[in-house]
Amino acid sequence: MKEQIINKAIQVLDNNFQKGGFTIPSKGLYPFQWKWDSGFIALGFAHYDIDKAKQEVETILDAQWENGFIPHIVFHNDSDTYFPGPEFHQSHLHPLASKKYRSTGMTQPPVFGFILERLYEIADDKQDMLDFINKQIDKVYDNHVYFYKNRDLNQDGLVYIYHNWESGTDNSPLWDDIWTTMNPPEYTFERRDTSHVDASQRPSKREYDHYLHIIDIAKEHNYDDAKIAELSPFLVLDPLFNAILIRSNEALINLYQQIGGHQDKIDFLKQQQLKSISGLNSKLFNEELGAYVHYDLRNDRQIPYLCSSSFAPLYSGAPDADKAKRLAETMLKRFGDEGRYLCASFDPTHDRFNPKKYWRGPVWINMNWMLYHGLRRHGINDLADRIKADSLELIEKNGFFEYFDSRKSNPDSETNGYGGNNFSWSAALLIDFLK
Ligand code: 2M8
Repeated sequence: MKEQIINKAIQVLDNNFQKGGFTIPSKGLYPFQWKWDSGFIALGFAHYDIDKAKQEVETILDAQWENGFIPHIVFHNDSDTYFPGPEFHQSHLHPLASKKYRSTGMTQPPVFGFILERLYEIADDKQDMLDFINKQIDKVYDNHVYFYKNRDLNQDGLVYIYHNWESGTDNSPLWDDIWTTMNPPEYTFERRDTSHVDASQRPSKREYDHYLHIIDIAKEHNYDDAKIAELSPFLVLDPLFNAILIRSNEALINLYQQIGGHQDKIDFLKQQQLKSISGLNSKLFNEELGAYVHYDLRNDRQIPYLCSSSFAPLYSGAPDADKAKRLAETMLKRFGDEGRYLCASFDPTHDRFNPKKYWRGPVWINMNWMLYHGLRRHGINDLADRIKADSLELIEKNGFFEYFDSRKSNPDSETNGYGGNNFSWSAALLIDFLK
């Protein structure tokens, strides 16, 4: 049984692997290389084809800009099955953009610190992997320096995102209140995602108008960070993004210590780490809700909703034992009734929850993977094991879907699997869960 499902996962990954040495998240729907997908995908490969794992990391890091920025999509190839593509994003507008690859001018969560660390744990030939890490690690470090230098607006260790696509949790209800502060033009364009996936499971046309408009504002200023910070209507501190940065700082420190030398980099990371942890706990923890929340910098207020990102700091080690316990209690109380799989991407008790619509409610395997490791880190093993078991059951029963309905008995559909099928990170992380 275990071998069978692992073999299926391997098939999914191998079919999505492309000649250029990178892996698409899902055929048709996502035909390029995405930043955080690529990290999770590398972990799946590492268990059975270490060369592909290395290539995956190399190809994404090769698209780094001269200022350390790593884009969220790298357009290695042409494809007309996705919108918006390279012609819309126009990364060349930024003077320090990669000359080699076209990309977007926005980023995604900085997963590569902990990805390199996990690759080291998985690899049989530790010296060979350490040599590989030694060649790549400065790029990841430079990416962290980029964030602290350009995106830590208040010098409190918390870095902002300027677009909902940077969060990875694209159409979350978290952003609804921000959309009401904007009035973007009605764009004319042909949606491609809804030709692959039922429209009821994707963002609305009006939501896309908002997404495109923020990019247009950034483009008007050649993707200049300072201008974006001044003008973007979307400017948010995300507990998921910052928790991942903190977890990756920690991994980089460990790896540099393992490699030897690099004291200046270790010192910088340690210093930032303290600030980031304290910023996260003081600015993003919401006592009333008992979890971390997002912060809208443009309107200077917390965004007081619970979602799976609210628990992501568990993975970073930022919460102390008391806070970790609180987080687990909140998760159980609001997301964990017996009739549900963990962990819905948005608060199932809230009226904005939608069990089928993308990041407005469904369960995502990459979030579950981080929550599993976060809960384990704090010794909250029962809940961790439930998350892992739920993830495996969802995939075994439904297939390698992009996201899943959290309701165990689902009145709306025969399957709990939605979005793209043969989805790479669902396959990769199943392998990592089972090996
Ligand atoms: C989804 O996002 C892209 C835009 O980046 C899209 O909807 O077109 C998100 O789930 C994101 O987190 C993910 O990285 C990407 C590719 O899987 O798809």
